[in-house]
Amino acid sequence: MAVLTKPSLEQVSLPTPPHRPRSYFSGLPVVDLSVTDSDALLVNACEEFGFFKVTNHGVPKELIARLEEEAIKFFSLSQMEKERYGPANPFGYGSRTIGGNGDVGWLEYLLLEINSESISHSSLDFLKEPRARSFCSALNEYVESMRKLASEVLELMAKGLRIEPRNIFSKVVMDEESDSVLRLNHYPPCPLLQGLNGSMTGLGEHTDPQLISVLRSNNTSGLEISLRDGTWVSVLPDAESFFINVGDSLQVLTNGRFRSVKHRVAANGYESRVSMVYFGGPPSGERLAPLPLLLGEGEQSMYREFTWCEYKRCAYKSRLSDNRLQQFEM
Ligand code: GA4
Repeated sequence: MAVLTKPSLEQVSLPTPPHRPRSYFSGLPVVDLSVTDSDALLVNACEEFGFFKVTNHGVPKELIARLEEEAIKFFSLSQMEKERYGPANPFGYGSRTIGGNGDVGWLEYLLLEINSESISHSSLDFLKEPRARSFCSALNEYVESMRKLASEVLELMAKGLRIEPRNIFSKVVMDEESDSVLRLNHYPPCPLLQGLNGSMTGLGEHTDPQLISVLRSNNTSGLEISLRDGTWVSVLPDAESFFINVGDSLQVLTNGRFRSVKHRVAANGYESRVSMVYFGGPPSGERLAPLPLLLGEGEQSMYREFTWCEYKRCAYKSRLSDNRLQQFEM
C-alpha cells in the first residue's frame, strides 16, 4: 500500500488519471433539499435504488474540507505510527482487513463510535492526544451536521410515505443512545492497476446495516451500486453533494418497500479516494420490525421482530457480502 509520508492535500490528489471508468450511471436520482416537494422523488429513489444524491444540503463546505484535511493528515502518518491505533476491533485504525471474518480490500480507514452525539475518544486513542485537538473539533462538528442532515432526509421519507409522526424514522437516529458510526476511508492509488485494464476491490460488495448512510467523497471515482436487475453501475463522484444509502434497518421498517442498496468500491490506479461516511443506527435495545402503519391491507410482514443488538451480534459473525437480513425473514 502506498504510504502518504507528508501531511498535505496535494499528496492525495494526483494528476488527472489517463483513464476513467467507461461510463457513469446517468439515471441516479438527485434530490434538491431546497425544493419543498422533493419527498415524492425521494421515496421513489428509495424504492427503486435505495440510493440517491442530495444537493443544497446546507453543510458548510469549509467544515467538509476541514475534516477531509484532518483525515488526510492522519493517513499521512507513517504506517508504523498508524498501526499503534489498530487493528480496528471494530473501532480504531484498520488497513486492508475489514471486519473479523476474512474480508480484505485496498484501503485503510478509521472507524469511530459516536456516543451521545459526539465521537467517542475511546474508539481511537489518537484522539486523546493534544495534537488531535483540531481533528476532534472537526469530527464533532461534522457529526452534528450529519445527524441533522440524516434526520432531515428521514423526515422527508416519512412525509413522502404519508406517515405520522414525521419523526418516526428520524427519532431513532436522533436518540441520545443511538448506535451511530463515522467511517473515514482512504483508498490509495493501486500501482498494480496502472496501465492495465483490470480491477481490484477497494471495499467489497455489501449492504449497510443501519437505517441510513450519508456519504461524502472527494472527486475520485470508485463507488458502484447494484441495480434491481443485479447490474453494477459506477456513480459519478461529486464532492459538493452527499450520497444517501438506505440501510438494512430501514428496509425492515418499511417491510421491504425501501431497498437496502448493495454497493462496493473499486480501487483506482492513479488517484486517492477519500470518503467520509456517517451511519445512522438505532439504539442498542431498539426493536426493529415492519411498521404496522406501512402494511397494506392483508400485507404480510416480511420480517420477524428483532433488536438492533441481536442484528449486530449476527453481523459481526458475517462476511461483508452476506445477506444479513435473511435470518430475520418470516
Ligand atoms: C458495513 C457498513 C459499515 O462500514 C460498518 C461495517 C462493519 C465494519 O467494517 O466493521 C462490518 C460491515 C459494515 C457489515 C458486516 C460486518 C461489520 C464489517 C463486517 C464484515 C462499519 C458497519 O456498521 O457494518
